[in-house]
Amino acid sequence: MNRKQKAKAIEALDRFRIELPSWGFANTGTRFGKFMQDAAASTLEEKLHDAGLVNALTGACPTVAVHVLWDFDDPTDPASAKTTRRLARKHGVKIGSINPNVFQDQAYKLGSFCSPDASARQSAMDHTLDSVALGAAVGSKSISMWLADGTNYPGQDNIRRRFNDLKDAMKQLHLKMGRSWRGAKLLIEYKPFEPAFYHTDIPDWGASLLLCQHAGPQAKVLVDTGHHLPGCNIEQIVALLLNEGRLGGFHFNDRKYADDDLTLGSIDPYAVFRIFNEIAQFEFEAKKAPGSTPVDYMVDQSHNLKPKLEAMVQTVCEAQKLFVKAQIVDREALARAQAKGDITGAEVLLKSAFDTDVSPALEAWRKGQKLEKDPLAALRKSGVIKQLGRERKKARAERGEEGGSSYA
Ligand code: PSV
Ligand code: MN
Ligand code: MN
Repeated sequence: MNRKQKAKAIEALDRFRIELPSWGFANTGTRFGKFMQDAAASTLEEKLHDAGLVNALTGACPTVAVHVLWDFDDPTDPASAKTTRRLARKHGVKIGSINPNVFQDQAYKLGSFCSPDASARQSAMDHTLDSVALGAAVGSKSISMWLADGTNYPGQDNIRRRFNDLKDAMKQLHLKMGRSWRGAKLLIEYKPFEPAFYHTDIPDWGASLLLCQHAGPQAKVLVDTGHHLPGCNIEQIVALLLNEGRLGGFHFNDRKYADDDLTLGSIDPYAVFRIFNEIAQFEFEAKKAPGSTPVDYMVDQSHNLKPKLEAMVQTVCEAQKLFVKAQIVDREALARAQAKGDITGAEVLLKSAFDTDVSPALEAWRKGQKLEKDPLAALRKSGVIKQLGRERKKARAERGEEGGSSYA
């Protein structure tokens, strides 16, 4: 990379932040089984500790998304917000996006906000409003709504009735958030399949966008990269949402077949580059001050086999690398090529940025931040995963919890 590219890359790294998910540090599995890791985090404090460690190694992830039901014993307890803030501070991080859980309770068998049962819809709203109060109290800036709502068979329920109830609920939520949690974003995630098998109530970005437009200006679409049918052009979705001012953020992960939650860039790094490229292109055209694009980058991965800390550090480093590659595309030359209809020339400009070895910039930036040159290698060499495994195995045994087989 040349000097100009290196300077641009370092400036980009200064402003690149990516949020970690608390659930990415816990033992998770597939519906066929769970393979326990001794070093996996069980409590919120352990999850915040691990996120703090990843942040200390990479310098790029100061916030942690939380899942209300999985992380808090009683989210309505005002004391818990204080404790959470303090714990996060202790580990050098802050609480990021709040994820209500309106999919596990038995009440939600037929859906949450879309259920034909008014009391289930009310439970979903009550829990979400408790999550809003928690979010405001812990100093979070957004709430992420993902619903498992849908039906398994044609004719099971009225698709339009369900969506209309959901529209009303999101509007009401937006209104209430405006009163009690000023400036916070209402992020609405979509997913075409799973757990519902016939129809999902928010299947795609179009449905999310409709909900956001109906709800109000603080409602934005959340793009989870694993939530698309094969072959979908995600970067085009990103470009159009940016155009409408409705791109709220990402849940990053990679996939081969479905919502696989694999490490970012492990299957198709060029696809991630193309997403960052659309954002960089938008920033370039909008002539926005660097960093002003209000897009939240978050990781949504759960590693059932890979050691969780390794996977997270690997993900953050990969995200930094691909973000930087998209930043060094020669945008003036690209505009000239596009205006001339020079298809090959334009494509080569993207490919050459993607092929550029950006490690000199990453290393220089890490040196400037007093970080290790290679965070993943440093983590693997440190023995910390083994040590956490020993400590946590013992602590679990003392609490009388399931120990689990070991990786580390
Ligand atoms: C659902 O597949 C999802 O992507 C949502 O974002 C949930 O909050 C998360 O996964 C839970 O793992
Ligand atoms: Mn997600
Ligand atoms: Mn998912």
